Amino acid sequence: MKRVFSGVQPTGTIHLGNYLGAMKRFVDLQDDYESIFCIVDLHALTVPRDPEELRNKTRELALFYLAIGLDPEKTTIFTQSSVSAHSELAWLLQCVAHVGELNRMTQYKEKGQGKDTVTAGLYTYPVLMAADILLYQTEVVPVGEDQKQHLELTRDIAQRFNNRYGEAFTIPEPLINEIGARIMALDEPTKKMSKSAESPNNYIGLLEEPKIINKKIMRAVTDSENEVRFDPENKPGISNLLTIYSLMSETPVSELEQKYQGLGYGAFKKDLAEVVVDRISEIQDRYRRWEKDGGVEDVLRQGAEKVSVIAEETMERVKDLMGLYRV
Ligand code: AQP
Repeated sequence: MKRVFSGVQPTGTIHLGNYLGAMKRFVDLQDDYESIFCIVDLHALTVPRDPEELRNKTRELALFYLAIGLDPEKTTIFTQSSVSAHSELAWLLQCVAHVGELNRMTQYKEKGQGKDTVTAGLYTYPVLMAADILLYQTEVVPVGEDQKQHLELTRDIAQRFNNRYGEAFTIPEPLINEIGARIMALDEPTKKMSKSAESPNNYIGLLEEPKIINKKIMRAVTDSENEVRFDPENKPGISNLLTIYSLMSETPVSELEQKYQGLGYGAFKKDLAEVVVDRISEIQDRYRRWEKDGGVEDVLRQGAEKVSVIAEETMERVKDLMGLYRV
C-alpha cells in the first residue's frame, strides 16, 4: 500500500473549505492507502495563541477527524508535537532549504502583510511542513490548492538532500482535487474560504447550527443574474455554491445546472442548504458521540506510538548521512 500523509492546523473554525478541499479526501483514501493524518499543532504556534484555546482546539480537531469518518482501525491520527522528530528534522532541513525559496512563498507574504512584526516560525513554516511529510516517507499528500507551493518546496528540499547526502527521502506527490481544491468565501467569492476570516459570514463551520448554516447560504453573495450556471470567472459566487452542492451531494455540476435551469437562485440555495445541513448533521452526530463516549486520547496516544517507529528510522538515516557523530 502506498503511504498518504496530511495535516490540518488546530486553529479557528474547521470549515467547509477544509472539509471539501482536504479532509473529505482523507476519508476516501483510508481504504486504499496506509494513511497517517496529523494535527499540526506546532504550525499553529506561528502566530501567538492562547494556550488553553490551542489545547481545546487540538482535541476538537481530533474529534473532527473521527467525526468525518476516519476509522482509527485503518488510519493513524496523532498530534505533531507528540513526536519530537518533526522539530528535529525541521532544523536539519532548514540547513538544506534556501532563504530565496522561503522568500518566494506566497502564503508567508499574505499572512505577514500589514503586520508590524511576524515570527521567524511563520517564515520557516514551510520547512516544518516538509519535515512532517518527509519524516514518514510519504508518497501522496492530499491538500487544497493553497498548499501546492509548499508541496513543491518539499519536493525540492527532498531532492536536494538526496543528491547532496544520499537517498533518505521518498519524493511525495501532491493530490489536489480537480473540483473543490479552492472553496471560496461565501461573502467574497473571489477569496478563499478561510479560518482566520474576520467575518463569520465568510465560512460555514462544521459545528454550526442548521439555522445559521441556512442563513449563511441564503445570504451568500451571487450575482445580478438568476441563472444557475458554472462559470467561475464571471459568476464566482454561484459557481462556488455549485461546487459545494456537487461535492456534498456527489452529483455532477452539469446535472445540477440542468436541474435548476429556470428555477433561479432562491430554489437552488434552499436545496443546497438542506444538502449541507444533512451532511453536516451526520458529522455533528458522530462528533457528539465520540465526545460523549471518550476514547479520543487513546486514539492519539496509540497513533503517536505507531508513527514514532517510522520517524525514528528516518531520523537515524538522516543523521548518519549528514555526518552527525553518534556513539
Ligand atoms: N478554502 C479552501 N478550499 C479548499 N481547501 C482548503 N484548505 C483550507 N482552506 C481551503 C485546505 O485545508 C487543509 C487544512 O488547512 P490548514 O488548517 O492547515 O490551514 P490553512 O490552509 O491555513 O486553512 P485556512 O482556513 O486557510 O486558515 P488561515 O485562515 O489561517 O489561512 C489544507 O490542506 C488546506 O489546503
